[in-house]
Amino acid sequence: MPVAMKDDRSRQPSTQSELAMRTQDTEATEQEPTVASLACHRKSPRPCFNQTLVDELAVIRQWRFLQFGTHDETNSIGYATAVSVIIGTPFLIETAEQAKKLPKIGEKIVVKIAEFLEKGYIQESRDILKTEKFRVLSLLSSVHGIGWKAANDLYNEGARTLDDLRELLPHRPSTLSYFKYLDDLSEKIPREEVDSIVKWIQHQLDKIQPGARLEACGGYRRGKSHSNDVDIIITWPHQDGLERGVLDKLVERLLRKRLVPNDGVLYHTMAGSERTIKDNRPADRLDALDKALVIFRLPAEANKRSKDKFRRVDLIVTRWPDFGCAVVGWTGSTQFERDLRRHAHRLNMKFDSGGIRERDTDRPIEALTEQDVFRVLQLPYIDPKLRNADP
Ligand code: OXD
Ligand code: MN
Ligand code: MN
Repeated sequence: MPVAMKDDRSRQPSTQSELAMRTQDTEATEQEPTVASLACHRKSPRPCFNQTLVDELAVIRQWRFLQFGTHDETNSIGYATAVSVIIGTPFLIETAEQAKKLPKIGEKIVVKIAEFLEKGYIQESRDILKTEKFRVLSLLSSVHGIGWKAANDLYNEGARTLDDLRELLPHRPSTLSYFKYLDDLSEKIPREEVDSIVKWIQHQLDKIQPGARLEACGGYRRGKSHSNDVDIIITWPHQDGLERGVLDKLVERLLRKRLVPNDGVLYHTMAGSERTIKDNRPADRLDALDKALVIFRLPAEANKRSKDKFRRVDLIVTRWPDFGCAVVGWTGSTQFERDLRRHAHRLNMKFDSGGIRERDTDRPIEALTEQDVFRVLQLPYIDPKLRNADP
């Protein structure tokens, strides 16, 4: 059967086994396996089969995000989706014809792939990397509180160097403090440092409410050697309610111990603790969980360097019954989550890190473990290391 015909995913699967078959289609026995159009239906390893091509396309993808933001379906999401399909393609792409048969790959990107196959690089990517605008927008949008639009405005106002930025930055406390620690915060965080930070947090939590389970999620859990920040999910196994109010106490303690500097709390919400047990909360609210985004001071003796290091840490507290959803939601990658939500929508459900719900009734569906989340969403389990659907 021609590859293109097999990928008729616009139609809802009528049975669970049909859905399972579709999700396994990357293992088809023909020469070129069919590639699923959603990241939650395929495996996304890092490095992937076409890593050099992905590295080239990643520059154009990033350039589009910097110019159009992360919500523009046509200009940025579409491109990111196409790149994620290439990440999930389980064979080396050797001809433009092969690329054309892949889902979500438009004509323009086929031209870029053909150029790569001929020359070993993509000229547009090389040109983008040389521009000052790419460098400045990348730097600006890494600062907490500066989105793509503000970054473009600052660029248009003439911001080029760190000194320009210092003058022009919006005088929001979180943005200013991020900027103050920028040198440290721009460094990628090695795995052993993530482990060390988790231990420090665990130790502080033990003084407040013993028995917590901490799970480092994000890129770390997906196997990345270096992460941008540390995402820690915190819960109390088998106990619903014990988590309430703990994050406030933890933040207060970290400040007191100077493990978070006075200007190091970038954002703090207690939305989870403030919910009522009965209503819980709608599944589509970003702040459904207690969350503190902080700048953590990793003491010199713990980072094997001569001085303290400041690292971005996200502390997320969840009820035990929502632990599975919180872990899946915070493990990412972004495209994997986007496609997981699309998939849930097709099943008439809503998924996010705060839970799974029926779309029509808003009724929560319990999914205690990560395996439960995949089961409820009728998906075969995908190992976190195979959820690297973004470059
Ligand atoms: C990271 C990630 O690098 O979560 O921080 O991917
Ligand atoms: Mn992260
Ligand atoms: Mn994070």
